[in-house]
Amino acid sequence: MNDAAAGATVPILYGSLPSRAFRCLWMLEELGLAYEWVGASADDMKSAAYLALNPNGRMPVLRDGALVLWESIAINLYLAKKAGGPLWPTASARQATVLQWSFWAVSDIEPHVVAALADGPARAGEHARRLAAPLAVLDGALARSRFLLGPTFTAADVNVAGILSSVRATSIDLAAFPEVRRWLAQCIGRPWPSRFFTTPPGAAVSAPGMSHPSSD
Ligand SMILES: N[C@@H](CCC(=O)N[C@@H](CS)C(=O)NCC(=O)O)C(=O)O
Repeated sequence: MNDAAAGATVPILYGSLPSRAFRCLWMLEELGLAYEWVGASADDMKSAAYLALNPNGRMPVLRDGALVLWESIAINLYLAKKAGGPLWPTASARQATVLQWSFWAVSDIEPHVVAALADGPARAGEHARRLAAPLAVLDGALARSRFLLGPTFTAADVNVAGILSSVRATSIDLAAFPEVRRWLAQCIGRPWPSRFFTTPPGAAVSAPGMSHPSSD
């Protein structure tokens, strides 16, 4: 692993693009932060140097000065709060809503998307059925506003879309959730993620997914 950390003055993100590091790279880009990216491989993650950063042996990891942080959504919330600006609301009630959607996506969306990626098309129907209830909740919220917190794109959208976007690499169809489709297209159509999503929803794509799915 190329450890560029010594003496670094900008945050360093470790992790490959087709992994949960994708959502952190997306956040860094949306926030306009200067950063370094170390595209750690699966082998790198088992090295002593990497395990010293993340004893779970997983990606991503963020290093920011003395802080070493793992868990992709914790990384994103830290970065959004640190950078401030339009992605991180100032009112504590709205910050709490960012947390609500972020934790909800980890608990209610991600396990089904990860399972669908791991199991392949044969079991897509089963995972689609499990996703139906949370997607209906998301669809209802998005029927009332353009983005999750209202008219403007926030960290909540990066986190939820960053998790849900991998569904495009599965056979799960979002047709029953038109507001989710509309919102997801807007989110991944933003300048940075749009570089990685070029095919219509539902098509077989090499979208950034999670190359080493784990069910946590
Ligand atoms: N909850 C963690 C999950 C991290 C995770 O499972 N990362 C995968 C890549 S997407 C990984 O490193 N897997 C390797 C392994 O489990 O050995 C997060 O969101 O950061």
